[in-house]
Amino acid sequence: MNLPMDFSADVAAARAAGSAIVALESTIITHGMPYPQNVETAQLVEREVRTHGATPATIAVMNGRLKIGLSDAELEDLAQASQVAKLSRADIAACIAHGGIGATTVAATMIAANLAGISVFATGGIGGVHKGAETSFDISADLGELARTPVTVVAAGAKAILDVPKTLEVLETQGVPVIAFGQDDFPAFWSRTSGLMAPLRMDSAAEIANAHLMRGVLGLSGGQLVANPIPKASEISAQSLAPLIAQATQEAAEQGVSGKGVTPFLLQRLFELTDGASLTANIALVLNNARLASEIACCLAKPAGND
Ligand code: PSU
Ligand code: MN
Repeated sequence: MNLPMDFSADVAAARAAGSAIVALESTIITHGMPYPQNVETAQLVEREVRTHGATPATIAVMNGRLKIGLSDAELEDLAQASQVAKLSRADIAACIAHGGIGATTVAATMIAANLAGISVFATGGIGGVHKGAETSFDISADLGELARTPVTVVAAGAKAILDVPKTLEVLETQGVPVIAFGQDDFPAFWSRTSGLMAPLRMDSAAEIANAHLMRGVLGLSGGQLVANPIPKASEISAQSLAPLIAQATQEAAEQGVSGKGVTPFLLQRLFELTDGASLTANIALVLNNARLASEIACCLAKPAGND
């Protein structure tokens, strides 16, 4: 059986030239943001990557093909399609096998990026350990993927809809390097700080790229999580969000939302409860992550001489 993978023309050219490529996920488009802001953001993010010297590769499953890089028309189709599956490690193969359409989460995007030889991936927030996980057992497959697939993921930390201390504990147990960029604190998505120290701190893209390469030299499986704080001007205070997160979490429990449905439900409710402010901040931080990821990818694409 062949690998049913298609590269966009841009990504194919970048691969041939050995130039920098940044993977981008698609669940953020289909399950993380409302239409039309989702397509607009996806296009802005791609532009940001190009401006910073790399080629964007937005990843999704369409017509049973693993797409590495989408055309504008494909992006629009995906953003407007109803019934797009949310794909993680557990269901990406089944979706491809039955010719389906699906958006890739952080976990599935890492799998696809690794198959495509792409080492750096930018997103908004990763999945993690949900509040109440001690009874629900809801721990995102993103954490296990970070432990096994060698891709450096740039995110804005973990959302306060998650249990951030437990998320950091699981990452440590799984041997995932968690690197705060330019500060000591682990950022909490909408806020620059979570009140918790990140295990590692790095201040330059080159340092992150070298750490990625060294993991390969040591034969360590798994990737790195780079936690890049949201720009100051776009921050939303943790205090103002806390009651809204509590409300959304309670509603999810009352309505029996579970499994894959939890994260999209909470994101949608927060968008409504903040009158869209959560989305504006989300867009700003994704762009910020796209910039840093592009810089890291450019460091990794440099010809030998890193030793
Ligand atoms: N967190 C966000 N925005 C998102 C997601 C998480 O702030 O769009 C998406 C990502 O695709 C992530 C997925 O990989 O949700 C995690 O879902 P789950 O918690 O079901 O593993
Ligand atoms: Mn989950």
